[in-house]
Amino acid sequence: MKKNIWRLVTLMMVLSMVLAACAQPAAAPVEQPAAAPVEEEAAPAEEPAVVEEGFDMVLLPKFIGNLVFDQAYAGAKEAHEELGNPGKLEFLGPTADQSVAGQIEIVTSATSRGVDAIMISNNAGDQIVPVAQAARDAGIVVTTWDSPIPSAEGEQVFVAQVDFDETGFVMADMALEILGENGGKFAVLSASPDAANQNAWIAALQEALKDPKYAKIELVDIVYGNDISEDSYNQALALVAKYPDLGVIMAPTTIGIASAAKAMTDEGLCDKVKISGLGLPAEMVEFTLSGCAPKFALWSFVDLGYLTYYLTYRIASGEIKGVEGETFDAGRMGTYTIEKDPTRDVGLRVLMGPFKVYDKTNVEAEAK
Ligand code: RAM
Repeated sequence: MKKNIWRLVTLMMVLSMVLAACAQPAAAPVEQPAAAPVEEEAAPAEEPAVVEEGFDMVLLPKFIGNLVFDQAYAGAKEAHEELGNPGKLEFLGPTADQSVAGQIEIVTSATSRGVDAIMISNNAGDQIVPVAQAARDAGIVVTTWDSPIPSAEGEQVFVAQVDFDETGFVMADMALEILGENGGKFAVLSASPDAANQNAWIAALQEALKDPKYAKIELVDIVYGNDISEDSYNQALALVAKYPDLGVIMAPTTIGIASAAKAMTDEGLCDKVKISGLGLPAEMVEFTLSGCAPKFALWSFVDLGYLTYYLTYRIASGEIKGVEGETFDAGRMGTYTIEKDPTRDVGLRVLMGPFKVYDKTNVEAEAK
């Protein structure tokens, strides 16, 4: 609780005054009048409340019901237990169909409840800024993970799962490998139009495609399935209907890629159209083994939740301020540094990584 910080600050001030009163600096003249004795009486009877009550932290995913966010929560819980935080860790998210309004509401209510920290996977673009800023103004630590606040306003630090610019090249390489030397057409099936992470990755892909190496592959369309399985499934089928010579659907979303692979499988289209993008091995294994989705990439969401919790806790507890250049310890993951986010015009990030690329040689082992 934030009030605890003030209790701790008061306690420390009193303590330092008491210590200052007791300590006799070597150079201090003996005739120096004794420090006023009142400080001792001012010492509160309370124990250091921070240690007792800890910090209440909210992990806010884009929405509930997506396995990757459950994995992030598992990682955050692991860190919560390891750090012995007596405060609460809440996992609160909206439903996918009202994610923007739902995220705004959860940040607003967490702020009025006076939690100590909110960790957001932002699905609301810059629409989240006013409430994130209000939380900051109320003294709450606001970090982002998975998907940042594009303008970085109201966000202290973003925990980037991988380098967002590299994501563009990873996707371009997968498209090129699947389409082959002669190239061909591919389309992007994204999440929602407000998803800051997917938007940044698509921009990075478009930038990467300028490299002559990718001259023979052509991005023909970008469509949105809103990270809702049914919408994504239908969007994948619509793409195939619209572009009869489409070779690959590239979905930078675990919901989109699995839905598109299912759609192609159900319709017997896998020989014509391959699926790639960012997927979860457990959700992709059957499609990778069948050859429908020969290659895809991702990172560990468990680690992402774990690292996000560590960073946020270190800021909430005052061990670090959350500014550029600071280094902090993140338990089993080691040491990380807060840096300027080179993939945005503004903002700070902590870079996790690495990317893992999956195909039929390693997908089964990772799916377990
Ligand atoms: C979906 C979500 C998430 C993204 C992954 C790749 O699960 O959109 O934000 O990181 O896909």
